[in-house]
Amino acid sequence: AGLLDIETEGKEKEKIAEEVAEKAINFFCQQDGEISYIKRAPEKRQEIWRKLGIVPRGVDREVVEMLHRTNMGVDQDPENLLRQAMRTALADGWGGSMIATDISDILFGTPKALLSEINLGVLKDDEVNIVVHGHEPLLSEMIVAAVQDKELIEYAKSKGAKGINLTGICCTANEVLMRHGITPAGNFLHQELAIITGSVEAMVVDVQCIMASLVDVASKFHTKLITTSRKAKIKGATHIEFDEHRAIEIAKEIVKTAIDNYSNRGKSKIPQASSKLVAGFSHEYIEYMLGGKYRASFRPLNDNIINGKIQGVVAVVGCNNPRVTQDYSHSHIVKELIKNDILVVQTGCGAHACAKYGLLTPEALKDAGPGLREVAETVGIPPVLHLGSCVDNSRILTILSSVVKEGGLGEDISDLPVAGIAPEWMSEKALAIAAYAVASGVYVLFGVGSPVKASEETSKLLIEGWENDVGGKLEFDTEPDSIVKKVIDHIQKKRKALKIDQKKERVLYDMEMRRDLSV
Ligand code: XCC
Repeated sequence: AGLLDIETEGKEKEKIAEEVAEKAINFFCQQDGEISYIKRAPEKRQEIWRKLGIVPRGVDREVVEMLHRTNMGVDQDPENLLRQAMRTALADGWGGSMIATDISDILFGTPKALLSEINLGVLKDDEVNIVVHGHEPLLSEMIVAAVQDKELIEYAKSKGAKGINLTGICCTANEVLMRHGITPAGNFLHQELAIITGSVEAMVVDVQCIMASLVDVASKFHTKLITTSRKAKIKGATHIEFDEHRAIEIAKEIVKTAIDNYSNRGKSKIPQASSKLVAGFSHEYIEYMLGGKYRASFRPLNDNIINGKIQGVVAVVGCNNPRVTQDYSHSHIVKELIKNDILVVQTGCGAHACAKYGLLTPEALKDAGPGLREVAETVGIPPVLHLGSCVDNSRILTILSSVVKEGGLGEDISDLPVAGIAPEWMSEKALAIAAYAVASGVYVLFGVGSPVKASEETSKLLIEGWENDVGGKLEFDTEPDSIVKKVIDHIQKKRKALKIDQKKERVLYDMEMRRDLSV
């Protein structure tokens, strides 16, 4: 609640919840003015947005206006249209996503570092396997509670299973991983694969990134595909609608449905593949790791960027895409970055991709550059930090603002030696995330291919036009090695502009030199 500028002391919990809810409603419904969270951005950034007229008024307002402008015969100037695209995207990053992360943290707890395991090998041969998949943490949090219910565990045993095993796919997996260490079965391209192991009693889905093919795939096995959102039904699936007023009751009903399906399991084959990972890096926890309980701050990060041990920070985020080899670009790019002393932060399916390769563990530091290794070993963090689900990209915005505020690295996000990459992007949402990162001053590179490559003018606007306007740019590049090179060059360019590109010789001061200093 502190994050929402609400005085918590002495107030009833219910009252706080009411105030938070009211603030969230305003965020979405406000028609004029500015959404309040933009005040979290550096002053200079806010001024750029005001000058361009792209400060979001309210989330719904910007989305509705965008839909109107793209209707036939309305906004026909690509530059003007792309500015509204930035405004709408800012309403996502500094609005909807940011408040969603805050409220999830308030309701379910701010993530802290924890150890878990990932890949299809986390499915169990002798237990009832339930896979939660999608994006919303509400129902999945309740399912986490339901699978620990003694009566339901006994019920599973009565059906011949040794227990109930909860796993996840995509960002619902990330939500329950970050807060409870629930083991993810994998990312976007693992959703069908989990079912064809023949070991999944129920796949419980809510919204976004649910493949339309799941009903067909599940029909070849015993798996029950359960849809839970009023907004997202799939023909042929079992629909058990989530109602937050009966949250635990519904979660228990879903778990019971899965248990009842255990006896229908036929032959199953679970690949013996899994890797350890460390997750749970909220920005609050990173600050705590850097400075301890009493001096929590980003100062040590800034200092080590300034002294060059860490050259920069890059977010490698986003989806899998069936057009490219699953996880290859993510893992290849991340390995190259950490080798070059670049700290990597991840969210979404990108984090799963690299976790499968063991990159989210302190052991991966053996392949990191000497500077990054020294700092990460001292602090006790892996070279790649898992920040959460796609909605938690807002945590990256908060970190960037905090780093600017901490001082020594310029006055705006666009001054920082940072970049964003989505090497295997697929969802439209990834483009919205790219647009708010660019509007915040970040150089963003996307793999796979450009949806606007047919228009030279639009492609140019995303690079040169946006760079002129906001200092960030969006580029598409299908070659992972070329992406790495461009990002490293960009980081060096920013370091040079900050005059931190030259390694300073370490001078040991003798008494005379110290005396001179004090004159
Ligand atoms: Fe993964 Fe978030 Fe992409 Fe979907 S969009 S494929 S990162 S689950 Ni969020």
